[in-house]
Amino acid sequence: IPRPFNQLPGDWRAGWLNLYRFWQEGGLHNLHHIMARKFQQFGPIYREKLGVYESVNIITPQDAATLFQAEGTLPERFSVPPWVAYRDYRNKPYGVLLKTGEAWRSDRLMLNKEVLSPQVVEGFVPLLSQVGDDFIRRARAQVGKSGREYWTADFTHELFRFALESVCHVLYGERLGLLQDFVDPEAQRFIDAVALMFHTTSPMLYLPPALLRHLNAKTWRDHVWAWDAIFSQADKCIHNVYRDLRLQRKSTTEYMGILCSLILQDKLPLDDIKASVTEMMAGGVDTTSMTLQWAMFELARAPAVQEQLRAEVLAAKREAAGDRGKMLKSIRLLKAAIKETLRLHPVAVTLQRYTTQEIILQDYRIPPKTLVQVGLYAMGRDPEVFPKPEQFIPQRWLGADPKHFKGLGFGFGPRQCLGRRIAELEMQIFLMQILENFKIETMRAVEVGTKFDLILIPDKPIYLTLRPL
Ligand code: HEM
Ligand code: 2DC
Repeated sequence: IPRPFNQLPGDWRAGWLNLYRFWQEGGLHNLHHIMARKFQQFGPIYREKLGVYESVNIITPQDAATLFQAEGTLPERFSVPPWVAYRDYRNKPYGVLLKTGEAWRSDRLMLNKEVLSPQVVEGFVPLLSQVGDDFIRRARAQVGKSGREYWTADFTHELFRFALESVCHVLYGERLGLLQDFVDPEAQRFIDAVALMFHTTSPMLYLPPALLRHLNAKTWRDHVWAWDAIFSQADKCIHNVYRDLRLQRKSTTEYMGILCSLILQDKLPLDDIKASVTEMMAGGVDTTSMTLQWAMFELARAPAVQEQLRAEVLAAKREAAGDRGKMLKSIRLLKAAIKETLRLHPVAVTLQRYTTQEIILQDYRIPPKTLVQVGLYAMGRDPEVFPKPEQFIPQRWLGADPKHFKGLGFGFGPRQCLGRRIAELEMQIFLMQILENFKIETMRAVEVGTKFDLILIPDKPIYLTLRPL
């Protein structure tokens, strides 16, 4: 007979004390390390309470499968309290990120058609390739300017701009020009605001929304400032597209972007469209850029893997006569390299679901309405799940052994990442273009760790060198 919930291991009785210890240990930036340690201490399942939030934490792919297979048609994850608090405070509508129940589902189904469906996604290829081409052009210009044969830099800000330019091109069908020498200060402000929004979320992560709003702490004020900047900039972009559409300034022959399609479909109220488009614009900056930075770092440290990928890309290019859409069908190893990057460097430290029925995990009964978290970071580095976890081996995703519930970087099921296809395409195309043009190098000696800043990011600047082939 399965064991009762109350017997779960873990020090879950002292919520506020736990949160306090967390602060003391600098746990804010070490959430992922603390989780990994708890799995070592308690085994593959433990119960925890932080502030007012209780959760059950799991690490094995089998348990993740049990959780997701019982998630039903209206899955819910942990809704980040400061994000909810901001919207309630400013009376802003929720997009799919924070909606629940049927309201979430109907928006999400409409959005899926315009953002995730294979037919539509195919149309993103030329838009994203253009942005990538500009990045390559810019990189070559930087090499020229440097007076050397290469370009060495911390690429964080370059990649933020690349990512925002990319997501805006598919959302709005328009270029912002962020890869030129002159960068629009408003766009730069948006980028800074998204980073600040993430950064100010983590210290408030486990405090209840009602408390936050009444707290006049600097973190909360900065958080509000950041979201205000995000919403007002997104609003301007959305308004411009809307105006061009009304004045029939948009050419209807070519693809006009996700926002236009949603408006023309006329199946979602404009406010709901705006809310989700704003989320996508903000969600499209730090996520793909950080993953690309990690991917280039890993490729720089594994030159043999880099050469294999380059050979694959160049062969694909010859075969497809340069057609990017066709090339995407024959770059298995590059796709595996992106999975491998997200294994070691996931954006999300955990995936979470509220159970809707009783499930059994590690032979414990988990009641309905329990918050269960899959420790994605810990799973990716668990030698039981991935042999030699510290090594970057894209090939491990192509072998014969089962990958069941192991590649969960974008989440799972109907509530998985809405931007998944955009993100994947953007990263595949970018890496193809880089590999065709440059050798990626780094100083081998520098060890870079991971820091939790709501999303997981490098704990120190990564310096990379691009050397024209
Ligand atoms: C949700 C990861 C890029 C928009 C999520 C979730 C994860 C994730 C793990 C939660 C999924 C779940 O609970 O099952 C990533 C990674 C990215 C990325 C690893 C890039 C490397 C993007 C981009 C966008 C985006 C580019 C916007 C275009 C969203 C939205 C949600 C979400 C709106 C909430 C969806 C919903 O609740 O229905 N993402 N993401 N993400 N992501 Fe992403
Ligand atoms: C953070 O304990 C740690 O994709 C918490 O593009 C649990 C948690 C809940 C939801 C996760 C969040 C963590 C990390 C950031 C995620 C978010 C869901 C979506 C969001 C993973 C793991 C992200 C980055 C979205 C953000 C869109 C936003 C800017 C509008």
